[in-house]
Amino acid sequence: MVSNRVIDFNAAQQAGGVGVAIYNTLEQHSGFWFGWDGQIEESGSPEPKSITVGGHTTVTEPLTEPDYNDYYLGYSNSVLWPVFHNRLDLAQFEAGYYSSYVAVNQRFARHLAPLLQPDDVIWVHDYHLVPMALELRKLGVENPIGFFLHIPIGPAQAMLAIPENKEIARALGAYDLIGLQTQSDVRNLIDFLQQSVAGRLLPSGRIRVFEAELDIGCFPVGIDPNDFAFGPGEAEALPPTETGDLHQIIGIDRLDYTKGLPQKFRAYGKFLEEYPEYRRRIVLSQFAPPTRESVEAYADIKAELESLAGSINGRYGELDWVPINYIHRTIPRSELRDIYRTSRVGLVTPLKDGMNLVAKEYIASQDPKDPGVLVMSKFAGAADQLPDCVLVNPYDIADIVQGIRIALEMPRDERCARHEKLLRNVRKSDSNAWSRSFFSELAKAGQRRAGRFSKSSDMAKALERLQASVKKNSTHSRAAANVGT
Ligand code: GDG
Repeated sequence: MVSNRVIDFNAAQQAGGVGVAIYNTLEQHSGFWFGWDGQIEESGSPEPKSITVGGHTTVTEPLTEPDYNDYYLGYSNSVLWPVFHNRLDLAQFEAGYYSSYVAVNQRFARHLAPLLQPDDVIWVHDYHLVPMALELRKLGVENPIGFFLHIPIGPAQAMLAIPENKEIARALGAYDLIGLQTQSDVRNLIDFLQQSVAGRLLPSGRIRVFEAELDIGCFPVGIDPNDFAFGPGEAEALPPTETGDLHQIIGIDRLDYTKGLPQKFRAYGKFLEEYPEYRRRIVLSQFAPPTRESVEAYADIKAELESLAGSINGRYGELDWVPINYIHRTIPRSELRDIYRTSRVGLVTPLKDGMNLVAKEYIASQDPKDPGVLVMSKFAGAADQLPDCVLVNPYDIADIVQGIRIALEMPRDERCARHEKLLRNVRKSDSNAWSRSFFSELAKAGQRRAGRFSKSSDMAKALERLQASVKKNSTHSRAAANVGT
């Protein structure tokens, strides 16, 4: 597994969907996790270090301060993140960002290549690392390499505005398999490759980019619902957080401009204005842990939210009732389940989101006999899989207002019926199904690409073993054997 940021298995878990998804996969498969340790050094040449904790091996290295500014905050989060979310207005195309982006990918590839065994299958995650496969191939790495994009792909017109769009498209062509969250992302990627580098869709369904051929597929990311389900007697032990008629509406989102937080706050304020009978009977608790605070657009959204929460609380609050609890901190993961369970409404309103794991976690935490209601943006990737929630258009404040009302007024029978269907979908498409289907397709894609490997080669044997292990859903851990700790 290769991703920009590696979770510290020793520390309380950080907020963020990519880390959660990879962590769950490594619980099920053997392997090690390579990437940035979250530390920043003033300068120097970072070296990787390997740590094994409880059977999990991570190989991580710091970023230098210039890397952090130009590769991470710059190209990754001020160019690719906004453009992929179709927010060209927030993109900052600055000289120097792209060369740093490629240089960090080159360094990661240089440090990863010597750790690889002939039978390793490499799974690269997310937009920070698009050039990884190309850089590994330049170093002679022949292993199958897959890429999963956790965020959406913008329409081709937005993607073509990236000055280096041809380089990005060519780099994507170096993978054997690219996985995306939804069918609409698949269409956008194909469209982009066709328009940027004259990619050709082949009768086999594969796509040719220059001399390379790759597979593109839809693999909606899931959670491990068992992390959130309540065992017998556990729920009864929960402290009562809802007293009498006071219902909690919960929001948990990284403080990001894609998550539609100002729209959520405005809609909640409007709801209190239009339905005064709900004042003192509901509270919106919004957890919004900080991320990427040095990017200007993130500082702007923080200030906007503080002002909105302040004005709603100032306008409607009473001595004994605060309408919005706004908490700008990361909470321990162990507390999430109880918070979801004690909330009558889950309110998720991204303007655009690859998937949205919070929505799935909310569903998995509910009491099936008296479940809460999920109100979710139709622009979250999860909307494709969860049509039985209350879907809203986050750009239309009146629509969110009605979503909140419908959720609060929904009779128990309907809540139960909807929840049953939603939970079935969350369970069917869990984190295990996600990684299994990706690995299985990657093994097939690797086999097609590796027509040149003889049947007896390490690679051919490794791919056969991978297929078999995916079928068996192997849980054994290879731990440190690969990385020479
Ligand atoms: C990206 C894509 C895609 C949140 N606050 C806290 C906390 N979290 C956890 C949640 C959840 C995860 O972080 C957030 O996942 P999301 O999917 O909602 O969003 P992103 O971070 O933007 O993730 C997204 C995802 O990748 C996976 O592919 O779904 O579309 O943008 O697990 O519970 N965890 C803790 N404290 C918090 O305060 N411990």
